[in-house]
Amino acid sequence: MTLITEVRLRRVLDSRGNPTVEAELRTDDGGFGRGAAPSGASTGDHEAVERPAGEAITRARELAVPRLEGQVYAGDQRGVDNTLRAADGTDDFSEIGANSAVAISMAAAKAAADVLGAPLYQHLGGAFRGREFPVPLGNVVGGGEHAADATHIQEFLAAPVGAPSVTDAAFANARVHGAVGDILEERGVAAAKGDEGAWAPAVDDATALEIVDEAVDAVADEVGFEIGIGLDVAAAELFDDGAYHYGDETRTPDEQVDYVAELVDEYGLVYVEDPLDEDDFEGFAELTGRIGSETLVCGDDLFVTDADRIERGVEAGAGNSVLVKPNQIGTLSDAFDAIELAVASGYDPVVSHRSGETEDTTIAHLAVATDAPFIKTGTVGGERTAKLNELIRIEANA
Ligand code: 2PG
Ligand code: MG
Repeated sequence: MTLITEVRLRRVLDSRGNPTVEAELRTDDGGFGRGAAPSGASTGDHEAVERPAGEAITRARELAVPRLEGQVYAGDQRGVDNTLRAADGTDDFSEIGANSAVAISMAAAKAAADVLGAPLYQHLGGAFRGREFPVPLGNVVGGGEHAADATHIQEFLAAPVGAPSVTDAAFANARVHGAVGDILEERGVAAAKGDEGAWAPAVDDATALEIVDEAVDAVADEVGFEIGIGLDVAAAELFDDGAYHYGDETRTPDEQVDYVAELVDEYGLVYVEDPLDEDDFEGFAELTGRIGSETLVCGDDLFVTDADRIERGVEAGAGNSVLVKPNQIGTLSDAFDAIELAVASGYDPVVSHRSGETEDTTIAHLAVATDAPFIKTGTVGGERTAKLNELIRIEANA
């Protein structure tokens, strides 16, 4: 049952129009699964390695596919993922590419769920999980590496923490996105959209926060539940030569801690991701000491979904939340383990999309399967709504 009989790999388009790896996997009992790798723009230095799609496919066909076909069961997710690691032979998937690895890993999970006739989240979570739904964090304004000539802070997120359901939350985020568009228009600020569908106006970070605050307040009044604000500073992208560079303005690491703490105070931020450089465990710890009781301090480039780095962070008291991106570590098993470790350590996991995405909905199922409290997956745009609509469907059918 679920013996893998065929793994096919091909290049497909991601949301930026770049080639990415898609895997299709079949089993001896008629199971079929398809997975496609996302791709980051503000990638962490310590992430698993994404190879150009064509190269990743060639290497995976040579090294991994022969070890899977006829030998491993799709229902044995750890068996699949261990085989991918053994076939690759490196610590960071630099041989077959984390993009090939994660596409195959997700395709296997879906093929196994297909054989069971169960939704993916039920297969991944087993009988006792999948009762809680994550709060979707929705990027409504953004800049950084995701849009030229926009804000320095990468993401301004709506965080509908008071929403009674994931469906209400997803629609509230879309309304905040719409309200931001209206405010920009009223102010006469032209704005295109960045890679994740967020507005990308040429305004400074303070103005962006003010606009998002206004939009969030208006929508919270309409919908009647609390909507907070979050940020992904993506500070590693601003950090150079020992300081944080916001255009002409520069902040020392100490000033950066003060700055973020002040923003949390002023706007009651409920979530701050990557407020400091990706190797600054001490800075994260200091900031967490100051604001960690009132807000989530999440490590993305800091932890890169890697158990060793999460353990190091826990020991240091760095952050209180872990961003989880399966392609950052290369397999679903590793992503699952990162979530388990985060929860066991008292850290909130936040399952996340990448700036380059496809229609793949695996992260929606992973978040539900693990009872993750949050998911970050954008607000509008087909590759973003693919995940949100999947959450809405799961909620409707649960
Ligand atoms: C991030 C992500 C997703 P990227 O920094 O959290 O929003 O961006 O995929 O470019 O790393
Ligand atoms: Mg991030």
